[in-house]
Amino acid sequence: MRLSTFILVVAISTQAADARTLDDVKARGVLRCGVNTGLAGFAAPDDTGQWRGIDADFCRAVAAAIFGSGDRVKFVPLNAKERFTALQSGEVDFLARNTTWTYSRDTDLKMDFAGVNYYDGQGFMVKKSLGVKSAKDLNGASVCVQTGTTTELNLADYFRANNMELKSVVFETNEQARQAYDDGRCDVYTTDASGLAGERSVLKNPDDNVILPEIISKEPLGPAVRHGDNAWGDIIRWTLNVMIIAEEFGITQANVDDQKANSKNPEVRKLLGVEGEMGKMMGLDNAWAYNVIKAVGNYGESFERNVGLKTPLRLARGLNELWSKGGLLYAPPYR
Ligand SMILES: N[C@@H](CCC(=O)N[C@@H](CS)C(=O)NCC(=O)O)C(=O)O
Repeated sequence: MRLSTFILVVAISTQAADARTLDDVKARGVLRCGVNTGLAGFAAPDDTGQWRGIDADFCRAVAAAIFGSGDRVKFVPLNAKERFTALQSGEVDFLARNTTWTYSRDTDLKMDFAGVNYYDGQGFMVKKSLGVKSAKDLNGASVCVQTGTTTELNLADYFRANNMELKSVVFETNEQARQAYDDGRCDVYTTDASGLAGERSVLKNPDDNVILPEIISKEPLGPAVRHGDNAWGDIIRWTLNVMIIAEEFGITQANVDDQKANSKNPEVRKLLGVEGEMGKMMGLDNAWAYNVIKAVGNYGESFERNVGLKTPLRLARGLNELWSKGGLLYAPPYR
């Protein structure tokens, strides 16, 4: 065998070896989804032990795409530092864990981001009693922060760029960082703004704390898979797209059966598996997208249920609104 042929054969067989995630998941009968250890609105167990949040919903959506049931998920809680090794080692099939899409994670850490399920940015929370009104007034402040995050890196950059002295107090887990802040060991607590909203709601006295106006970074949070299995990445990417497309078409968990039975719109009929062989193209049932919507609803429903204005997080749609309503959510066509 010529060397070039040998290299090609090795390359193809390595790819084949990697490109098995869907088969593995189907054979196992359960999806292993890497989630937060407990972040309100994103992924956290409720009083009955059920995982709740937009990331937890997304795990269920992918399970429904594959198995037709959103229940076939094993939630694997991971802290910030553990998450990348857990993905690379195959302990989880993908991450749905408020993870920021960055250049170095995409390239050096060999992850593929399947899209963005929450456009976020980093903010600061301080005790009201400090009387601080702006992040620019934080010179010399002590800041509780979690290691293994973009948060830690942005924090150092922001203080340096503004010639401010930083005393960062670094923790392995978020629980520790929040607790330390709540116990008064730091003046400031910093994380993604959505996380601040969730964390503030569980402090001893939420109203004694204010979130400062500055957003110091871009944190596009999204589901991520390992390099090397494009077919698997497609399933994750299109599950997210389907949730967005369903919202564009006004298809909800409550009306999906009616739409399936009565819609005359060709794209909706394809989406819900009434026409065409769309699911087969990804090795799934033709009703896969119907199953996703039936299990968790459209993107907007998941947003409102978990982080929206009627939840303790009280977040407005903002950037996470559909493109047609002034936001950034835009899914390619389902055809
Ligand atoms: N989006 C940032 C931060 C993500 C992150 O891990 N944030 C912390 C603070 S809210 C967290 O979720 N910690 C929970 C944990 O590690 O269990 C990143 O991807 O690095």
